[in-house]
Amino acid sequence: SYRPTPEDRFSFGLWTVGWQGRDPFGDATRPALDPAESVRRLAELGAWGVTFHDDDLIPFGSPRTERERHVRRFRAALDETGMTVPMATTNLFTHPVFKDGAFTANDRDVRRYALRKVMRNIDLAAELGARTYVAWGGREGAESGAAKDVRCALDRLKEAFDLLGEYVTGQGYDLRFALEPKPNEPRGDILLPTVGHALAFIERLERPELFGVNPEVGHEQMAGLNFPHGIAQALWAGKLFHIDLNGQSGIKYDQDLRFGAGDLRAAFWLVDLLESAGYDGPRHFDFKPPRTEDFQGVWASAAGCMRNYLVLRERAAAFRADREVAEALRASRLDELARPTLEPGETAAGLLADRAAFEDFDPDAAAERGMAFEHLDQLAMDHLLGVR
Ligand code: 3MF
Ligand code: MG
Ligand code: MG
Ligand code: MG
Repeated sequence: SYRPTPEDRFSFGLWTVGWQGRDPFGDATRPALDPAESVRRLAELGAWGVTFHDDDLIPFGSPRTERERHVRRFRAALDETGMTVPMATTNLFTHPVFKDGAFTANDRDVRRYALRKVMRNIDLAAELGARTYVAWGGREGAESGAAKDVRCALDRLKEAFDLLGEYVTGQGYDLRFALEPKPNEPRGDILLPTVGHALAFIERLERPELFGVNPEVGHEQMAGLNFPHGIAQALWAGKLFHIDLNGQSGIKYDQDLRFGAGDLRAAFWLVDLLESAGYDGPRHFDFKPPRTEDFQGVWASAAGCMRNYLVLRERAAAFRADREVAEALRASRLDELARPTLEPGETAAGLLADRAAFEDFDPDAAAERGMAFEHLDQLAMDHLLGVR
C-alpha cells in the first residue's frame, strides 16, 4: 500500500491546499480554508508537517491580539494532530508595497520594512520549532534594463542575508536559510534565477554555512533545466537544505501541478536521487490544486502528491535492486566513473610519464566502444511503467 506515514516526512505549505484559484485571468473558485482545518486534513492524509508564510497564518496587518489568536488556534491544531512545522517563510510579494521587490526594492524604506517583516516571522518560526527558513525573492527582479542595477541589487541582497544570518546567530536560533531560485514570474526576470546562481551567491555571504537552497521542480524546468542534475549539484555542495516538489510540463508559466504530474521521468530520477543520496530533509510539496477542483479535488490532489512520491520510491528501489540493471550499469561503466582519474598520489608528472594515457592510447579504438545507455534507460523505463 502507498499509505504515507510521518516517517516519510511529507510536508505541505498552507498556501498550497489553501490556494483559492485566483489567477491573472480569473477570480477565486474556492472559499478560503481555515489553517487549522488544513492542518487536520493534511494530518489525516498522512502528512508529517505543515509550512507557512507569515500572511498565510496571520492576515497582513492584523493587530497584535488578532495575531496571537491566529497563532494559538494554529498551535492547538498542531498539538491535536502531532503535526510539525519544519519550515516557515515570508510573504514579500503579495502586498503592493513589494511591487518592486523587498530586499532589493529601489525604495530603501521598503527594504528596511521587508527586513523587519522577515525578522518578526523568524521569531515565530523559531518559536514553532522550524529548522529551515525559506526565502523566495519573487519580486526581486525587473521588467526592463535600466530599472534595476543588478550589481547593486546583489549588494543589497547580500546585505539582507548577512543581517538575517547575524540575527538568527545572535538570537541563538537553530535555523538555517534556504534560498529558492526561480527564473521569472511574477517579475519578468528574477534575481538568482537558478540553483546554480543561488549556490554561487551563497559563497559570497558572511555566513555561508547558514545558507543552502530550496529548489522547486517547476522553477528549474521553467528554465529548461534538468532538475535532478541541479539537485545533484546542490547535494554535492552540501546545500540541499529543503525542496519544493511539484509538477511542470515544459517551459511555460509556473504550473505547480501535483508531484508526479508533468515530467514523470524527471520525477522518477529525482526520487531515485533523493532516496539513494540519503537526503533526510522534508519532502515538501509546493503545488496548486487546479482551480477546476472543489475541496474534494483539493484533498485528492494533495494525497496524489504523496502517493506518487511513494510509488516512484518503490519503482526506483526496484530499479536499483534489479540484477540486470546492475549488469547494465557495469556495461555503461558507471563503476568506472566512480573511480578517480588519477592513481592515489599521482601527480601531473606521473600522468605525463604514463605512455598508456597518451602516446600509446588509441582514441579510435576507444571511440568504437558503445556506452550501452539505451538498454540501461529502457530498463528504467520498464520499471517506471510497471512492466518489470
Ligand atoms: C512561487 C513559490 C513560492 C515559494 C514560497 C516559499 C508561493 O513560485 O514557489 O510559493 O515556494 O514563497 O518561500
Ligand atoms: Mg513556485
Ligand atoms: Mg511553482
Ligand atoms: Mg516554491
